[in-house]
Amino acid sequence: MGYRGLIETFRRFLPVTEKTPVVSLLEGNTPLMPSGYLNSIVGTGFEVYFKFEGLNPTGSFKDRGMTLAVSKAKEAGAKIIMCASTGNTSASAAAYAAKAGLGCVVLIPEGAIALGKLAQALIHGAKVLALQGNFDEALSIVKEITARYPIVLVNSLNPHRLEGQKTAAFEICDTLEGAPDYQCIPVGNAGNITAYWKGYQEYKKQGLVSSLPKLLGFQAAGAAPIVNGRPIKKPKTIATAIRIGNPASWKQAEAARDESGGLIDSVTDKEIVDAYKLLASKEGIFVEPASAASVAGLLKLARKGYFHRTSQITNRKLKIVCILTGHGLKDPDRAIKIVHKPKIIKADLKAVLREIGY
Ligand code: AN7
Repeated sequence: MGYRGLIETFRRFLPVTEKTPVVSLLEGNTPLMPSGYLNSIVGTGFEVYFKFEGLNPTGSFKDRGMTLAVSKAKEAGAKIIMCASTGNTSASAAAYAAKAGLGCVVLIPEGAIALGKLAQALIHGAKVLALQGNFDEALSIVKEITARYPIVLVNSLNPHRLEGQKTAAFEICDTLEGAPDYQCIPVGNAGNITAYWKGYQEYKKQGLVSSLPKLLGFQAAGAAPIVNGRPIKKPKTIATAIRIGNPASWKQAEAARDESGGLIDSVTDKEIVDAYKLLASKEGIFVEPASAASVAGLLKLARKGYFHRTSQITNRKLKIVCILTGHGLKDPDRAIKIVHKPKIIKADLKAVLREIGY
């Protein structure tokens, strides 16, 4: 069968033809991991799963959208792609541009993106400009430039991004042999929640699943425009990936929330860090802080009895999928900040034994 990226796997659901030059790093097909510890907290009537999108080639879910956006840009004869980014989009765009032989320009908020993501964008050869401003300002400049010059926008306003990202919903349904009952997901620019909803709906229309999940989106409390009902001028959170005050897909995210019967709520930085530590120490999964927002949200709702309240009584376990959007190695500084530093001791057998209690 050979190696296949998601365009090959889901070709019939995507806007590609034989003429489309497929630019792929073999993204997608990420594992859906059953939870151990978290499951015991949520309760016996539920099965909790993690869709670990941090295992995509550049370490985040952005690769799903980028394979299609870059393939279509190449098909259209583009020479340069451009995006604004809190980090992961720029890393992914830079990698796929490198593979495609295209130029790549990224605007990032100065001092506000995680170290790993910056390293990626730079090593893949993108032109990286650090803006003295936030993500929302960067995006508005990118929109203006790409509207006027022959440069292709690869933020999630590019519809091919969301087409590619919807394939994660297909994979979840294929693995579970049906749609989950609930899906927890972090919300930043709100493209991903929009893409998942599109994916689930398409699978239902095709008769491949018989039900749809409730979508439960989570913003960081200091960057929660959808929850608060107004744009946030100066969004603040340690989860830099979702430090976004005026999401591009705001309306579509609200539609996904309402049509699915779900909700969009906020989680505090403390709740995010607690979930981040819990995933690493109890599940063995290292994610970046923004990704832990989905688990922080799950824990918040579980505490409030949300799942028992909203679930129909059934004779089967209800399935909850948490989307883990990016790898923990993206943001090593955050991990180092919240752990105990290693103790420095002599290179001596006895000294080591003493430290480990013998
Ligand atoms: C790890 O890279 O917006 O709601 O510019 O990197 O679809 O924006 C990243 C977003 C969640 C939010 N988790 O997804 C960017 C960028 C991680 C992310 C989100 C992002 P959207």
